[in-house]
Amino acid sequence: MAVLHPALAKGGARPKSAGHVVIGTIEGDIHDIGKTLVATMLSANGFEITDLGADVPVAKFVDEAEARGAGCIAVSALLTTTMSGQRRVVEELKKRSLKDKVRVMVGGAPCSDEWAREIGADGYAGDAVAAVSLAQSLMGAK
Ligand code: B12
Repeated sequence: MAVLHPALAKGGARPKSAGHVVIGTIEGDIHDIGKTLVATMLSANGFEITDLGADVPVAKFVDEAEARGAGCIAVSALLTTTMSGQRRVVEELKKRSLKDKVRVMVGGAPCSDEWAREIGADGYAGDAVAAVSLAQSLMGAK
């Protein structure tokens, strides 16, 4: 992705920032290939990205979003045993009264629209291209 990113970024005139997204793979989960693809595609489409990497504690997502004034948290989970962490991110935002300010999008193989609705996330996307459209609609960039 380090090689591809500069080429993707040459895609033409885009707004300075479509919004700030904090992204990572949830704690207990080291799968990061899909998360990194999503981060790269968001970045190539004008989003500012803070990529926290993999195995990221629930509170860290919210701490970083709060500190950076991010409009969206994107949480990846590839394991059925770790996807419950996505729910805890939503709960942590509610606990800190940030749920109305920060959108949450979820993704990864075991996730679905239904899962996103069940945990109170704002949306689910099945691949990196769909993640860009979702982020644009959640953050009013389109
Ligand atoms: C590669 C891989 C690994 C690599 C990960 C390397 C890395 N740096 O990521 C390694 C070998 C390390 C690994 C380890 C393990 N793995 Co693994 N792994 C996979 C595999 C084969 C592919 C995942 C992948 O990278 N796909 C390619 C990317 C591009 O696709 P993606 O991740 O789905 O991402 C796309 C979308 O989902 C979406 N997306 C992803 N994240 C997000 C986030 C947001 C916000 C949005 C909107 C969208 C989005 O967009 C992406 C781009 O299109 C899957 C099988 C599979 N077919 O998914 C198993 C799989 C996920 N692994 C599995 C398991 C069990 C493990 C281990 C527990 C094995 C073990 N016993 O040690 C460990 C995990 C340890 C841990 N604590 O995390 C199981 C999970 C089963 C389950 N029901 O939970 C799977 C499904 C394999 C299987 N069939 O059993 N694994």
